[in-house]
Amino acid sequence: MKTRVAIIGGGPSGLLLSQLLHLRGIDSIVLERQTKEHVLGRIRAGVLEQGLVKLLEQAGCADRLHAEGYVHDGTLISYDNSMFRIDFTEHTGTPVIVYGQTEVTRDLYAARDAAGGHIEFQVEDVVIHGADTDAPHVTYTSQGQQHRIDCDFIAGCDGFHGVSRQSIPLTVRREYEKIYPFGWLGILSQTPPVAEELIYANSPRGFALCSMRNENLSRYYIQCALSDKPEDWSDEDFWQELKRRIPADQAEKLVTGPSIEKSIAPLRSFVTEPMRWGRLFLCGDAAHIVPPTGAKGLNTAASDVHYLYQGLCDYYENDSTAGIDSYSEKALARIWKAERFSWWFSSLMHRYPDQSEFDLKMQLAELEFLRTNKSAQQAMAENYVGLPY
Ligand code: RFL
Ligand code: PHB
Repeated sequence: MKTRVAIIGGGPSGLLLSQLLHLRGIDSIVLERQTKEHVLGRIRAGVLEQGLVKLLEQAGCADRLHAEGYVHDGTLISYDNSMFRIDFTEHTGTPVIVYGQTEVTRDLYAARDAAGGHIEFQVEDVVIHGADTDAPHVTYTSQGQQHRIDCDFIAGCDGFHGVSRQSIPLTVRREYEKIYPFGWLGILSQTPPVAEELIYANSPRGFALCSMRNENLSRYYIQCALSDKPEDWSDEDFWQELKRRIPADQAEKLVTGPSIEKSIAPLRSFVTEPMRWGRLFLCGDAAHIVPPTGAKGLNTAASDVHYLYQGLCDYYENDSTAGIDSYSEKALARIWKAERFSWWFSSLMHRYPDQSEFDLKMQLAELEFLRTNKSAQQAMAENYVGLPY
């Protein structure tokens, strides 16, 4: 087989890139390790920046998002049994949209299917060959048969555990990582959200987040020990613990119900440099991970796709390598700022096992500063709604 861009990974990054390229007449083949049902079964991100919304519009995949997504003009932050609000629209003129990654992915699959896009599911043993030559190719196995795709470029959109990043030699690749000493236990429940906006809660018992998908679908998280397993937590225990971590007036009106999903995610900050090796380009979680506190994971994946898409269009339409040559530098400049924000917001909101009394006072002072200082709120709002591409 032959294609211009071989895309490894059929998550949001790979699908969005494939759809955008298609609309510019640039063909691609997407290789996905799982089934479509498996990919659509993952409950992940919920908050979309304007930049991602614009890309989805460009991709012709934003109709349902505009009809069913929720515009959030601000967010609530609680600590010490009190709560304050940061108004995104007042500070930046821009809201965020609450619309699940699952739905974004569903919309992207629908668009690829409607356009007759080529996606191979349940592929195994994907290997990248000759990424540092002018004639790269990818091999993989499907239903016991080996296949080969010759291509101009390879987009590594295969997430943190994929093969793309590992294909870059260690003499070239440099990795930066921070592992946080806790995880997030998340549940999805068919109950109305406790508040109209998200609540990020700092409590002596640990962090909690009240989020949502729609009027009758809530997503809640609590900070938990890394050794915890989802089955250690009954629904009853989860709700009780959540109630203890949010302001009393919110806990009182919290509607509880059976969980329809329960999982634990570890928290990690991770960046690999460079994001390009020859004709291989890394996008999204394949190149970087943020702790979910700032809702930046899917959104940073989107900015990578934007830069790579622009670079590839420049290459095919204008015969220029300027865009692909500056891809890694441009993408990383934005990524490191999102890494900083997610790390800062995580540090502000969680309880750390080794926190001293002094550290706790610093956290409190920082929260007080954010509550009362317009400039601090402005900086928070600018980062939360997403820095410009
Ligand atoms: P994905 O989504 O991991 O997709 C990669 C795809 O590649 C496939 N794959 C392979 N395919 C072929 N061959 C191989 N060898 C392969 N290895 C892997 C995988 O099956 C998969 O389908 O990466 P992508 O596309 O870069 O997208 C990144 C986002 O999924 C991720 O950043 C976000 O979900 C992170 N995230 C959030 N981001 C936000 O912007 N806002 C949020 O509110 C938010 N909340 C979250 C989150 C992530 C979470 N978890 C569980 C990690 C909340 C949680 C709980
Ligand atoms: C979510 O709704 O899953 C969500 C929202 C905000 C975050 C992280 C996750 O910061």
